[in-house]
Amino acid sequence: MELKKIELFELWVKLREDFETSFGKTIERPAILIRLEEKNGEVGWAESVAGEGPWYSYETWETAWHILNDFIIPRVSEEKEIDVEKFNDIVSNIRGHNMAKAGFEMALWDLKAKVEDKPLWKVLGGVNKNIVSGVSIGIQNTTEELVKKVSMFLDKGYRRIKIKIKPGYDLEPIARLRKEFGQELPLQVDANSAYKLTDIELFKKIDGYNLLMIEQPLHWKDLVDHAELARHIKTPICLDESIEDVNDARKAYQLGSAMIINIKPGRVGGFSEVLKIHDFWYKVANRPVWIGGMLETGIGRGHLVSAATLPGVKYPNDISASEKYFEKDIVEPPWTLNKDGTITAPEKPGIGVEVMEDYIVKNSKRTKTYFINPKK
Ligand code: OSB
Ligand code: MG
Repeated sequence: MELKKIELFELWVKLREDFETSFGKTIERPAILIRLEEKNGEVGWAESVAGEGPWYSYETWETAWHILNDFIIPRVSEEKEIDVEKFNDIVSNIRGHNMAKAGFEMALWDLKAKVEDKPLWKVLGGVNKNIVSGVSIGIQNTTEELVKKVSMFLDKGYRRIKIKIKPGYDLEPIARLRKEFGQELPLQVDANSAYKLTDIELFKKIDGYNLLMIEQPLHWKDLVDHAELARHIKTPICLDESIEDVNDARKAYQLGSAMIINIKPGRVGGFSEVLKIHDFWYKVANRPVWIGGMLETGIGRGHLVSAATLPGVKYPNDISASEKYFEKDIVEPPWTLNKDGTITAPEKPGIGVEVMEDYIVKNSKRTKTYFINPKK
């Protein structure tokens, strides 16, 4: 593909409700949006999911902007032709900063799909057009509020409930939800690294509640400790923060650190690595994956929906409808939930939804335009 123009937008989006995890509360989140335009006028969009602070990852919206502006875009701008493979090659010596890389890489995938006039999910090799949707519920002030929220989401049709836990907010909400909704409720918890191996007695108690999985209980670097914990409980461990590339997945497999991986395209640097992790974990290790979220706008959500159509996705995803997150999304139509708790991957090219460009241009806090200037 021959790019003509690259644009970056820093847009802050207000969540309908604050989202509390063991890291803290998010009320408004930055979205670094990337718009690529190629020589015939086709346009690709994506979103970098770096957050408002270095909690989930060391990246923030400012570091993502910095890496894109000072390293990634200058290199891409020197190229007359670019594709996903070449892109991954020219950014390969930038250490880490996966969320910055993923933003650009996924915009290239959307553009590629648009140039080929195909839906992105088909270009990726997706097979399941209706992806199963779950919700991730932040830490609530009272268990009463939690019970109400769970009821409300189940009424809407969501097929799985995930609650965030932290020390002091774990056994009680889990026990309460089991009491209220019974053993059939598909329930899982996400600790976002808030515990240590010395909390093993607590996990043995949690083990009695028939959860689908426990997500990222321990420190993100502790593959060995996760393997030790896995030997003491029967509930499957799912890794999120610990898996940044396919090598981490291979190590987690060899050590026995996890049964399940929550794949987030932003965390792993884009779709090329998503496919590698998916193929290793599902086809080689014969284990399930699902697609996680980072409270994306409708743009990033389109990329998540595409990824969730892959064959190894065997659990409900953290991909909910636009209205769960925002009063008003920045794509048309917004993402909606079908009655059976699925979201349908669109047949239109690319991510398959219209981006509200005027809104983004008017409301961004910072924008920058770059023109391609090939060296040769
Ligand atoms: O750990 O899965 C996580 C949101 C921000 C950062 C980390 C996580 C989450 C979620 C939200 O759980 C998932 C969603 O986008 O609905
Ligand atoms: Mg998580």
